[in-house]
Amino acid sequence: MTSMDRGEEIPWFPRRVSELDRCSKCVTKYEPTNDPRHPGHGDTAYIMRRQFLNDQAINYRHGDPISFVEYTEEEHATWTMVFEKLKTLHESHTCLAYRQNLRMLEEAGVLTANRIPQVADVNKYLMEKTGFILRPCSGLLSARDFLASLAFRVFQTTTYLRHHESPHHSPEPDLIHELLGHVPMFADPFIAQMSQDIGLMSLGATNDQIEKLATVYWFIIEFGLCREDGQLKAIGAGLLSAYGELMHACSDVPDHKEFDPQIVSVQTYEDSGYQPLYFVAQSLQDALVKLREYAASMPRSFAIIYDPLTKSVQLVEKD
Ligand code: HBI
Ligand code: FE
Repeated sequence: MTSMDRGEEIPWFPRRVSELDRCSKCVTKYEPTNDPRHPGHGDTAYIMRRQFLNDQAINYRHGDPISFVEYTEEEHATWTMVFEKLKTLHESHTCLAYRQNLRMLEEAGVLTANRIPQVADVNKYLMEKTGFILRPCSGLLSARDFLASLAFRVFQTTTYLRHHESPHHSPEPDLIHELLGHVPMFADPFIAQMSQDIGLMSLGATNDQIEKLATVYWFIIEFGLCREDGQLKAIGAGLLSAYGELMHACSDVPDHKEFDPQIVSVQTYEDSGYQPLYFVAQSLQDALVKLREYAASMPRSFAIIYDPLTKSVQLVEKD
């Protein structure tokens, strides 16, 4: 008997990478147009610039070449300021995988402090490393849509920048966070695999499972730490791209617990200030092993098989 026969509805999910065109629903949170907490609130020029970039992203379809974005001198200046300041913490506060991959990206001329990189160039680089690609999106997506894209090694990326008056903090994802936080980590095979595994688990999942997976993603891919030579180091993109929280996370102010996806999946989190609690992995490899154990324990009436050659998935009903 299949799950269909039992009358269980499996929510729609993309079966091939091109169907991610249907996974770009944004949720509204911290919009500069109507939220006084947003640093760009009331700045018409910023709001229009952001709208222009978001419109371009909304019209993007799988397979389109990624259009060249002419960033303004003000935007380049914001990028440079953030990059230079974060650099001062790289040796002491970031994991080895981040430092190595960032150095390689710099040496390849893909991520440099003086100019904002083009997403097309980043894709060319990542494609050769782990096969991950970025596709433009217009803001915060629903967790279901966002996680589904990871199943196909696609990362939905914003293209606008944070407001220039608040360069070291952004209440939402922006291009600086995506490029300085996520891109060097997606060049790492363990982070790439963990992200894809979370994505594959999310396909056809229940709302409750999506919430758990989004929470695991949050605490490892966005705010995860690991220990190297007895010292706390950042692996999460939300820390790697935020000077203040990077220092806070590695200090003894917040709580630190060992990374265990079962516990992590039901932990509540902070999305408007520093986290009071971080999870610490023994290593990236160990985090992947634990994540896979967790995946195997998730109840599901079907299995998903991913074919990397066609970038498509097959659903296999269990009886
Ligand atoms: N959307 N564009 C974008 N970027 C994110 O990092 C993101 C998202 N939607 C949901 C989300 N993150 C969180 O729910 C994760 O924990 C999955
Ligand atoms: Fe992020």
